[in-house]
Amino acid sequence: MTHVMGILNVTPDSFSDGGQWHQADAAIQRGLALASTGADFVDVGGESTRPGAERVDAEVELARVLPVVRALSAEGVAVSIDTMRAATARAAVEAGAVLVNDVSGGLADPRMAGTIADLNCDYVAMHWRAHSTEMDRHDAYDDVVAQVRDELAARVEALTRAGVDLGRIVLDPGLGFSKVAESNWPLLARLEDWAGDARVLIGASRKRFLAPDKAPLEREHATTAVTTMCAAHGVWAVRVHDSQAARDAIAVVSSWNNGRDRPE
Ligand code: PMM
Repeated sequence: MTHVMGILNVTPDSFSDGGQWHQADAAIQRGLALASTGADFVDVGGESTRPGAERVDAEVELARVLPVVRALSAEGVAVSIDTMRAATARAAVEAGAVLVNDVSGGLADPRMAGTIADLNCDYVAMHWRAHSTEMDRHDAYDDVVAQVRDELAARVEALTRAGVDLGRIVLDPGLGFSKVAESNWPLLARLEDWAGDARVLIGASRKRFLAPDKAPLEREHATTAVTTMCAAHGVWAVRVHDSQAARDAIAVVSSWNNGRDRPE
C-alpha cells in the first residue's frame, strides 16, 4: 500500500513569528499532527527549494531541523530528512531520522553518496539539474521520460558505485524541478517507463502544474486526485501537505482493489 510522507518545512516563511524555540515547538506540533492524521513519515526540511529560492547556510539548516528531528523521533514518528547536504543527513540520521530525501539525488554534495552508503538508510534520489535560482534555465527536454530515466540511472550508478545498496534507493521524478508544466504529466502517466522496478516517490502536492490558475491551497483536490492515481499505480509513497486527505484516498483505492476479490 502507498505510504504517506507528510511535509514539514521548518523555514521562516512557514511560521509567522517568534524565535527559534517557538519555530521548533510549532514545527514539532505540526509533525505530530501530520503523524496522527496518517503520515507514515514526516519529511523535515530546513531549506526551501522553491524556484528562485536562495540557499541557506549549513549551520542555519541544521539548527532549524535538528531539534525537530530529535523530538519527533523520540515520540516514535518515522522522520525523513529533506536535505542536499551530507553533513545534515548524517546529523539527522544520528538524531533518529530513518530516511534521507535528497532533491539533488546526490549531485549537490559530492559526499552524499558515501555518507548514505555509510549510514545504510533509505534514500530518495530525486531528478534534479540545478539549484533553485537556476533551475528554470535547465528545463529543456527532447524526450522528458527518456531523459529523466537516463539521468536518474546515472545517479543510481554513482550511488551504488559508492556503496549504496540498490534496495535502499527510492526514485522521484522531481515534479516542477527544471520542468515546465507540460513536462510533469508524461512522467506521471508513464511511471514504469522511467522507474522500472524501483520504488517511486511522487511529490505533486499543491504544485503549480496541477492548476496554474489557482492558489496553492486551492490545489488540494487536484493533489488528492494525483494521490489516488499514484495509489492505483503502485507508487511507494506520496509527499503531501495534507496527510489525512492522502490517507483517505489511498484507503479508497485499497478498498476498491479488495472489492475485486470479494464474492458478490
Ligand atoms: N518537492 C519539494 C521539496 N522536496 N522532495 C521530493 N523527494 N520530491 C519533491 O517533489 C519535493 C521534495 C518542494 O515542495 P515544497 O516546497 O512543498 O516542500
